[in-house]
Amino acid sequence: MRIDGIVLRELHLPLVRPFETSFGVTRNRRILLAEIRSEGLIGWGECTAGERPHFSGESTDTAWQVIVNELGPMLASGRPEHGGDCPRIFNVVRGNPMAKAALENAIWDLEAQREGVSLSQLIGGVRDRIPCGVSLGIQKSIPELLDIIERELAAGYQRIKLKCKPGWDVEVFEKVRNQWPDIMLSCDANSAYKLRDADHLANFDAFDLLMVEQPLWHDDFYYHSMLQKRMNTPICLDESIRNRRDALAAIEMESCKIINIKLGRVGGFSEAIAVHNAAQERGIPVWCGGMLESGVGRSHNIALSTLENFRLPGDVSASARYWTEDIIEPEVTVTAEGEILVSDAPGRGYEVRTDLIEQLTVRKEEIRAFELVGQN
Ligand code: OSB
Ligand code: MG
Repeated sequence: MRIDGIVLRELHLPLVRPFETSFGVTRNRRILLAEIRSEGLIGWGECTAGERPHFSGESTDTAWQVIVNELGPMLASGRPEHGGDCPRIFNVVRGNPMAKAALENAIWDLEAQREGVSLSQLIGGVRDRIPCGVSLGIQKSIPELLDIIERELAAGYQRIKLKCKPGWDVEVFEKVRNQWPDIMLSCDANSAYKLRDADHLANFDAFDLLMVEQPLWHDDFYYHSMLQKRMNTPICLDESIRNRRDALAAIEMESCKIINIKLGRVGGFSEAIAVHNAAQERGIPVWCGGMLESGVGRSHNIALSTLENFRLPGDVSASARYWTEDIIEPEVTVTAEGEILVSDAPGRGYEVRTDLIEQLTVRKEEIRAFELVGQN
């Protein structure tokens, strides 16, 4: 396909409520959107990098720089025919998966539109609805958390994930389990613990958690495998899994029993599908993580979640949990059964609200194709 133009935008979107993890609090999102024009069609991608390089080494600013100076020009001269061509085109740039994913996912969107199929159909999805869970940030107090859980369960969500850290863990799990002995409950430490906390972490086993997500270092498999031998609760890896090889290593080493797949963290649909397949072939279930996405990234997450081995509820939930107004139409909603119904319209299945996007844009860079190609 001919790339006629790439427009990069930064939007400022305040979250409905602050989101606190073991590495910090997010109040306002700086959303980076890539709009790719090709032969009369427009594809959209979202860069899921954080405002600061705390979840991974990327941030909104590093991704902006890499897309404008490196990836954008490469894509325009690389003439991709399929989303699956992007990893090869971007190959000489090391790392920067979230920057790459923003462009690659927009190409997958374009490819789906060109073929007249939904993104889910294009990637071989098998579900017309996906099961949803929620990820709940660290709160000021346990009673406040219990109120939020009550509300999310009433809304239908099938699984509650609690962000945790030393000082916000077993006591919290105990209170939650006392009130709801049977709900699907999990936790996510975002690397808040050390191996010397293994005895403490083994106490998590008392609460029948579906999993504990990324308890140890963000770049580790070895110590997670040591830890998994010392606790029954399945370990799920998020930050550590950057690609298919990582997934194979982690599974081989028994560092985890479950894998969280995030499109941005692994660099886009190609690698996400590769991780999914590697896990499926080895009997390891996966689920779709979230990065507080706007509707654009959320629509990609929904399509990804329709693959067969996405066997557990993901962190993909309703637009209204994050934004007073989302930038897509319709907004993402969840049924009383805690499911998102997957659109079968061509591409992402949701319209973008271009007027609202323009209004929220604080930075924009538009580069025409001949300039992009000229740079290479
Ligand atoms: O570890 O899953 C994570 C948000 C930002 C950074 C890391 C994570 C998260 C979430 C939020 O858990 C999931 C969501 O989008 O609701
Ligand atoms: Mg996580």
